[in-house]
Amino acid sequence: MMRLSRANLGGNTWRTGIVHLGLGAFARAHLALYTEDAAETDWGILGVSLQRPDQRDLLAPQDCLYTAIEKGPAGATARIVTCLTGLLVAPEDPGAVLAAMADPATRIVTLTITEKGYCHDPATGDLNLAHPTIVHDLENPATPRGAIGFIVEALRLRRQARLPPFTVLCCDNLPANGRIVAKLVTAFASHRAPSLAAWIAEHGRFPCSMVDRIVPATTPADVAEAQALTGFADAAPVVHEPFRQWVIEDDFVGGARPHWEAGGAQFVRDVEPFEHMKLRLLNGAHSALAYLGYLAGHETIADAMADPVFAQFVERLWREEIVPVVPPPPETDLLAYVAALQARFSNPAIRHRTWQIAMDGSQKLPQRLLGTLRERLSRDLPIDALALVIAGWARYVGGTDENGGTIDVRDPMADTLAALDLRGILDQRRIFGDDLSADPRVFTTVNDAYSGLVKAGSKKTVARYNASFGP
Ligand code: CS2
Repeated sequence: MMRLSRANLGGNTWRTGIVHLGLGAFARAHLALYTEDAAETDWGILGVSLQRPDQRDLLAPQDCLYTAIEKGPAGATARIVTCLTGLLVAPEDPGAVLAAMADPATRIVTLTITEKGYCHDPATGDLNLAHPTIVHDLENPATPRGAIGFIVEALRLRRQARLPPFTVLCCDNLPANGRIVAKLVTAFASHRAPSLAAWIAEHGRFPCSMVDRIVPATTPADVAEAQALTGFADAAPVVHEPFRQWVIEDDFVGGARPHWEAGGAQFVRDVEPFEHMKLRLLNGAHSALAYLGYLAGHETIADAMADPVFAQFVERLWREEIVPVVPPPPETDLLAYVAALQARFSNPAIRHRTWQIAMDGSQKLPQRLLGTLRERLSRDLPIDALALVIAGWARYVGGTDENGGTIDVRDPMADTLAALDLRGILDQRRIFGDDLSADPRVFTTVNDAYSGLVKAGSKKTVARYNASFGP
């Protein structure tokens, strides 16, 4: 068995051009592979973990090399990824992170910090000034904890050094993600110095992007498989499906960016239709299978898809309630997109846990399901499938499963939600906004579904919904 090291492997020497905040499995299986394929060695990625040292502890001893295992129904293939130039753990040395971000060679800062990392109000996209991370970072600007605080302080340092700003490229599943980050960064900066906010507004660039690849958490079995596939021992491989997609607004500071199109990325003028399609069809259905599937005892998305009741439900959710209100992006056939999703979700080699996807629902529901819900309500169309999913989420965050066992609910609002009844949950304006909280059609329909879930359980309630369409 060989150790994974640059000396053993040879190959390219990369220099940092990108600082990535929130380096996790997704970015290592998506951004890093597009960057590797572009093969421009002055665009190497310096990873930053904002919280825990785990990734650094695993990757540093192997020179930040790792295996990407692609798993399709037909089998697995592996490649070694070389484009990571290092890994910093922000809480250990925030100054080192700021220095890297302010370095003239850094021209892009990419982000995968998950929905809750933005410290915003998910219903409106506004900065949450009461969020402890924001409060801390405004009080201690030179030693920030959160991504927004790091970005603003690093931009201030660049302005002071008369450098251009870096481009901020958000790779999280938020709608109009670049515009949300621009708004949060300028709002935060305006609380530090109005002139800094004005400089950012004038010179900063925050392209929107739609990212897509299914990347489940790495398991011990994957570690063994990486070694079997490559002959190298790797403590931190990533596993991903064959499919990948990246649609990016071509708006970078000074036009400086890697040629990610070499790996198939699409640069377009308007990302929004791609984002809507992906968030509402893929992520919306993922969350549906996560809550209702978890309650019915399904461990993974593929397990839920193998259960005809859930496969049929998700098909109906797509065809009846989502597709009719999602405008297709240019040259895209939404029914073909749905058929591809069915195959991707059913990929038996990807064990993507429903519990993992169920996390942080309070931050995910608005862009995944509630936009579609609003659209249907505005056209007076039925909302039964969407309501059943929302009821499934409400049942899930109650914290007790169908056998009376405890659900390990991970959500920044978990304590609040667990203490509320359905009316109280739907009154959470941070999630539902004033309009949906006040709409009697939402409460009535979700409440019906919720009673069904409580009385008959998820599988029976979902089957009953399916049957309401006839055979
Ligand atoms: C998933 C996403 O964990 C989740 O909430 O829905 O991570 C999903 O797998 C990706 O967005 C696919 O691109």
